[in-house]
Amino acid sequence: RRKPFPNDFLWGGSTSAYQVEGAWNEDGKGPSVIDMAKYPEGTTDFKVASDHYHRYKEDIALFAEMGFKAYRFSIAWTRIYPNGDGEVNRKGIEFYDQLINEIRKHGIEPIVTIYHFDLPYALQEKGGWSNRATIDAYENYCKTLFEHFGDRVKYWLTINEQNMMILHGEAIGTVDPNLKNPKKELYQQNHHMFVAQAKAMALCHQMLPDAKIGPAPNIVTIYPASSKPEDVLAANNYAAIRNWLYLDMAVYGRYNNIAWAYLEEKGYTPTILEGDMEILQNAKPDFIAFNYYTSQTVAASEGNEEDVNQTGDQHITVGEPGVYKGASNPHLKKNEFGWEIDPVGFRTTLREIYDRYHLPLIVTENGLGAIDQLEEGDVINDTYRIEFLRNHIEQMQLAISDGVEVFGFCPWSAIDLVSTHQGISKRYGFIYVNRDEFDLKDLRRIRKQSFYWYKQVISSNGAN
Ligand code: BGP
Repeated sequence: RRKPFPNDFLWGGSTSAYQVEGAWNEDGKGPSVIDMAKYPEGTTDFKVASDHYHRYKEDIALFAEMGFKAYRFSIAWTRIYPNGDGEVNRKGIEFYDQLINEIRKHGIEPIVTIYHFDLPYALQEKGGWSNRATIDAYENYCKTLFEHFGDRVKYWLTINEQNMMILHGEAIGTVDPNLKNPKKELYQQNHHMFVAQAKAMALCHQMLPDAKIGPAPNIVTIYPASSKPEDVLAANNYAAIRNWLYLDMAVYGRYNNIAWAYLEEKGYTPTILEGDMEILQNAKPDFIAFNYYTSQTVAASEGNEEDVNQTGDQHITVGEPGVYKGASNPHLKKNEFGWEIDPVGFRTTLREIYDRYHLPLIVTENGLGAIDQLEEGDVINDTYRIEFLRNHIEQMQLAISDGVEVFGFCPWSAIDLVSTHQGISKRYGFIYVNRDEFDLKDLRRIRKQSFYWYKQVISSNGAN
């Protein structure tokens, strides 16, 4: 028996500032770690992206046409505070004022990610998340956002995919990979982000009693590569290190014991100052937001160094000698970028999270990156994307029928944008942005086949 989606279900879409806005140095915006990072050869930078900064009105109108009930986007810290802290940039506040007003004008609920990978470069130069001063800068930035936008924004997300930033620190550019022990440093940064997140949650509740705030990690179900007990143990380890470390801290304010034992064994334990645990325990989220693209399969590792270079979820290598190593799942098909497609794993993930925490869930990312073909007459026949989303929505409905409380679905991405590692040729949107990797063309917006399909999903509250 299938339960229907709740009447007020938040169907929507997602983006992040650096991937969609462009205008990277306009109106007083400071540089972020993303602006200063090296891009993989053959892919564009984020300077113009989808030019949403200048075209947001047109974009929001298209989201409204699709029937969006919610739109999840991030605020660029460096537009509000070009140096991370210090002077507020009025133009930055003005931009998000207008953006939020535009969203609300169309009756869409704004869901704001406070920080999505784009740490101000000025803070990075002073040590970034390794420096406890970044916690204060983040808290101050949150205070400014709550003050200015709290009257119109009810849903807040603290930090996007903190777990991916820690597991793949080199990729995001917040840690120097040449450090003697980058992992130890990353787990110190992790601890500081936990404290920053807890402060944001407490401050939000204090300043905005009607608002809701939660974490937004990337959570996926972890399969053992076989029923061999050592493989099952490895999957259990990896789930603790990859998933539960983050959510146990956000919800209960404590380090997951399996993850902590791993940190101790590897010599990665962070320094915890007096008062930190109290801050962590005193803050609670109102919901859990999470991103899901693919599942992950792991096997036991005998301790070989090459065990780190194994198949990874989201195509990033996964493995730690002696603890676990990534494995591919023979039961799953891969997308054209090598990511395994696993809608049933989505249902399992929703069940696992809800069973552990009993908090309402919202999916803040899910989608298919693909190379779309623009055909004659402005047609993009992205049936593969429709199939991907249809299968995931179906499994989400089954999870709701299992008793899981899900209140929204914001797939990645509302509109085409620049992928974190793979340029703009890897597209996720319902709306095509007419540009190539290095040729900006006219940047015009074109509705894809999936646009019309999703519109009908929303208007029928989930029939597809
Ligand atoms: C998530 C990030 C997004 C987005 C997405 C797709 O991890 O939160 O910012 O980039 O993954 O990944 P990619 O762009 O690498 O295909």
